[in-house]
Amino acid sequence: MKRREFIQNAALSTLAVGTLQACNTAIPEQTKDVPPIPEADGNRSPLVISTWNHGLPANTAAWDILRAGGQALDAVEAGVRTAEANPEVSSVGYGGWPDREGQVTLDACIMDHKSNAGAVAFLQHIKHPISVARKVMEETPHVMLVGEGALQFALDQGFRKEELLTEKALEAYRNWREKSQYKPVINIENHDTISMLALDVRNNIAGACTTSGAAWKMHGRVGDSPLIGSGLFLDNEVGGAAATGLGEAIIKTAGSAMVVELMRNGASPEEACKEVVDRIERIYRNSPDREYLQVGFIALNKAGGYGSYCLRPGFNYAVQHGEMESTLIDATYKIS
Ligand code: SD4
Repeated sequence: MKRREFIQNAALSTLAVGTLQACNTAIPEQTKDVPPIPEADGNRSPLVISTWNHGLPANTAAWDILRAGGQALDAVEAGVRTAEANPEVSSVGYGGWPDREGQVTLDACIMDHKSNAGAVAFLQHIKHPISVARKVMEETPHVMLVGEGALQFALDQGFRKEELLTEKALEAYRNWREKSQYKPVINIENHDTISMLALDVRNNIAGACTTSGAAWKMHGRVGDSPLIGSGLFLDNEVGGAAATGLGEAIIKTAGSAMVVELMRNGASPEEACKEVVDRIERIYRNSPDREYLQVGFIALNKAGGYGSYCLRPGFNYAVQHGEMESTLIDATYKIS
């Protein structure tokens, strides 16, 4: 669908909202202060970008919302839920590989264009941590809930307790147990954390990030993915960034927040991602952990510019916008 058609669709959606407002005062909170849709101005909204090849179906789900003039926040939540629900994705949600105790523990965060944010970490038994994160954002005075408290909150909100460890993941765990060596595998089966950034027709940005974290991690370990500023960050005046890879390295550099700040200071999305990957590479240059270090960032700016950069080959990301069908792109990398 061409950009002109999006604008038309979006205009129709706005009309629909306007009609709703006229005849029904009980409209959802989110639609009350929707700014007017900008004229075609050369930017690329709507646009969605997400990590790894599971980003392709995730983008499709997000796109359905974006092209109808929906909000970036709804799009990113719906998008990453596809990876959370897919048992073949071994590092997100249902089917995610467990920790070294054999337990699946999940981390997720979400952020909207007003800098509202919600997160859960070390959450067990709930298939869609991203939706719990959104509930934390919208229904509590807090940003993050963890562990037992996050689970209790999810159950109170009506989420269902489920077994997330699939037969396949259990088999992988049993194989790992034979040696029990903890060594993160770079680019696990080309599936990893899903991070997604979207720009809607109102030129608002939202982001989401969800993962089962590093396989065979210590019980209780939390990575970058649920941490606003590390796994995900956005500033609606500038752009957004999100991460995948070794969470410890991303946390140490406040990775995603740093990418956004570099864009604020004039860097393109790819330049900003590269600068943070360079910093991480310097930090780990003499570390034994360098051998299994992989990090990658995706970023987009307000004009719909996007880019990515990673440390080693293997990381790819999916992009979709008005002039491009959903496409998988290999990220530029630093070292072969
Ligand atoms: C983490 N960045 O927990 C996430 C997930 C990941 O290899 O990339 N694991 O560190």
